[in-house]
Amino acid sequence: PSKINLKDYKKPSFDVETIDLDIKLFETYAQIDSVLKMVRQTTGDLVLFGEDLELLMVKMNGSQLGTEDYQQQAGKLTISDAPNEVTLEIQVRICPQTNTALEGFYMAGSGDDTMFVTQCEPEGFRKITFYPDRPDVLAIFTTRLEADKRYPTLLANGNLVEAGEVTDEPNRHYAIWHDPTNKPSYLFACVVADLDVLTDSYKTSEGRNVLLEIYAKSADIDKCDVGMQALKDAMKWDEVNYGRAYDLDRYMIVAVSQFNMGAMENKGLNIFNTACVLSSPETTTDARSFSVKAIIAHEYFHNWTGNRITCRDWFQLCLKEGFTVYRDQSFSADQQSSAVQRIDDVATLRAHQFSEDAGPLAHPVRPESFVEINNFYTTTVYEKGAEIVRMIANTLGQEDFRKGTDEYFRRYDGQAVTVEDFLSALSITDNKIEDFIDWYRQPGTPVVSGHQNYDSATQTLTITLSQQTRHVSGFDAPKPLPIPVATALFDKDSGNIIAERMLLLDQATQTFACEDVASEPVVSLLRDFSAPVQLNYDYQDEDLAFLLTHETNGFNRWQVTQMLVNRILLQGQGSKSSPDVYLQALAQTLPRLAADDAMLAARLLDIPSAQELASAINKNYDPELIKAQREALYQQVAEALKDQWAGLYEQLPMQSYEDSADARGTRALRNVVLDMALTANVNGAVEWAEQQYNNASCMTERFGALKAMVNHQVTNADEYLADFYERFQENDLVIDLWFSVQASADTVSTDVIQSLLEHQDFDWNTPNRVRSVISAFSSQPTVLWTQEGLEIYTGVIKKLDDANPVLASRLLQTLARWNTLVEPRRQMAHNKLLDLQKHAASKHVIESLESVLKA
Ligand code: B3K
Ligand code: ZN
Repeated sequence: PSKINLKDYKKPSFDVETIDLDIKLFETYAQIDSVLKMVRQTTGDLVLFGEDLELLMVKMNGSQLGTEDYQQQAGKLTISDAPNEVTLEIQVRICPQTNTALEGFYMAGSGDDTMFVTQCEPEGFRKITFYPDRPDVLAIFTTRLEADKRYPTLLANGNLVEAGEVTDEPNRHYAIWHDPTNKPSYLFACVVADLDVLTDSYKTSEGRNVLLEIYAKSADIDKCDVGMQALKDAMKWDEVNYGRAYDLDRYMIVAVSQFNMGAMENKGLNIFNTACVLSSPETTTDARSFSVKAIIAHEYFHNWTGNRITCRDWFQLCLKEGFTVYRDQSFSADQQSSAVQRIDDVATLRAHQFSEDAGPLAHPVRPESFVEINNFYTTTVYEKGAEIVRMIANTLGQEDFRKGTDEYFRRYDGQAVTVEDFLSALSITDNKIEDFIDWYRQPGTPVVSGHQNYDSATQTLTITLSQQTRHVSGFDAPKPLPIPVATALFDKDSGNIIAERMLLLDQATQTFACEDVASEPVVSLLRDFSAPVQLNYDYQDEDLAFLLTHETNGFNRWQVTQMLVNRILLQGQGSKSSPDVYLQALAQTLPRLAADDAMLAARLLDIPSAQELASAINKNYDPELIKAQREALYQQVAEALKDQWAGLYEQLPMQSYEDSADARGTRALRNVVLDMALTANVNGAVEWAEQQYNNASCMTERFGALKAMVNHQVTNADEYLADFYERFQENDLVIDLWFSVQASADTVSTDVIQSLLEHQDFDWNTPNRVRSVISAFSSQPTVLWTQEGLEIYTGVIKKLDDANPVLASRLLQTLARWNTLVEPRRQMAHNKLLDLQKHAASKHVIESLESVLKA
């Protein structure tokens, strides 16, 4: 497979003004007729992309073309010497019924229960028809859909123009949709299905009345209210915070059970994984429900950041994703405690993005080359991309950031642009912002190290900071980046803040002097995680314990507990801290915090996941050792606070369900306390779990109890698992939970995984179900990195390689850090990957494997 390079970007030779699509769906295939009005922009061939298409006919300006009039090879149809104005008429046949890749136009569901949907981003439109399928070609789409009446729902982007019966075919009907906005083909969507709809409306700040619709199977329509409310909240939020209103008369969301990722922002017609739109208290955990709202907001925000202003090419993916993730994180921070939001975002970043950046898949936020762009929908592009926007926003301050984003929307509305364009608009009040471009170009997580010096004679505190980024092979030697380090000085006696400063570290090493400091303070650095870096500051454990008590910001308190925990757990890696300081600090903090902010209290008891800990280990990583250390520390915490659990659990009684930040905090903390109590063998804890399960008012309570019982292997755990299955067997999303609680259990074995894969409800064609077993199980490194574990895991990749390469390649990326393992695991993993390479078929998997193996 060939590499595509950013530096080779060329403008398209032709623009498309309009495309008229006619999609006729039949029992075993679909026929697509399209009319493209194209106008030459520059010299060069007229190039259309097409994959898995049966070409029936192509006409140019009225005359039919023969095979001698064009070349067709490697997914391209090329017409040389085309005139300056071209009307192309193309007829193709495709087979959505057998499309298991879930890209292009495909059938979801099975038997009597089927529907047809599209997924075009990034390059799925070329599986529907021949087209200049690239994001810098914008056109006006008109879509006619025709199908059997057993599919009453016919949807496409934009406004409904006409609908009716097909002449002489009493069983068939059609609908015509017109989208008045210019858009790239990756934002095209259509749906042919039998769905119910929840409707609502929203009046925009510009006075437009917008019809809002969420389409779902009739059994799921009662789970759409949370999403609908989130949509209205997001619409309002974007008006208030960015001055952006919605621009069409209709906004549709469609829920589909087979989908490769979370959701897709197609213009006016979002398509969502059911897991990311459906929510009800009885079937959805709080965490899931909260992410439903965030994803609805994310896709909505794309209407401006992605759709109206889109990417010039796929290297610029972070332009829309980084900014939109930053926007959805800010939205979510307004819906709960902003500290907890930041904790969750940073924990995800550290566990997944830091580990990506530390391994063989490391790439810049804006990659410079790819074989398969689907492989680059990564946490680096999304989450690190969002961190860069956050650093810029914090550097500018709220007012100037808003001026910059206003300028961005004013200048580039309706265009396909680059990261440089984005930075140039944001820098209208401060041209230093353009220096952030290096963050987009340079892979690797910077490590910031530092120490302080206090001179009592001059009352001066000097903070010395330096930065270092590993040299990732294939890239230029790393340069110093602009790193904003939010800093506060705390007076040791009073515990109060005496100064706050934003230090900008933009050289290899720098010293920052703070004057008029009466006595040596404790310095709190990188507050609110002001930059996506690793911090090594020469703190004493006591300093961290001090900050845990005195930091004013909840995020920073969490951050110091994490530093303490890391010091304890990574002892083998050269650190040597005793848990005492940490345990004492926790014992002091917890009771008060539990009453004030239960959600934050729950997070303070976090012990970093095995993956996050592993991301900091580059050699001889021993999964057993890390697991044993994690468990030992967890046990110590549980025992050190053993006397508190019963009291806390009582303080957090189950109440009738409410979806407020407080109620969610109570439920989260109760689940943590329950697990701690079971860990410490507190008298009666098993009964608490059983009662919580039986009397649960919502899924968070019921599933929290089930999970604790499964993880602690309480005697009746199997009965509760059976009860859970019985209660919810009609609901696929809950059955996903049933699979995942078993597959991710601390005690899981490869036998259990094998039997889950053989269960009657396991389904290879539903990515949610595959992930509920396979991704869940990969969270247990002691089982994953064994002969049998890898056999199963790579077996799944082999199986999916051909059927669904996007999913297969994504699962493979989880194995990237094999090279850090202790022997003999490392060699074993290497052999398994080499074996996989012999079978690899898709360019997705081939590219990922090649990167993973170059470790
Ligand atoms: N833009 C889509 C992701 C498409 C992924 C294609 N493999 C969802 C999102 O980020 O909003
Ligand atoms: Zn997105």
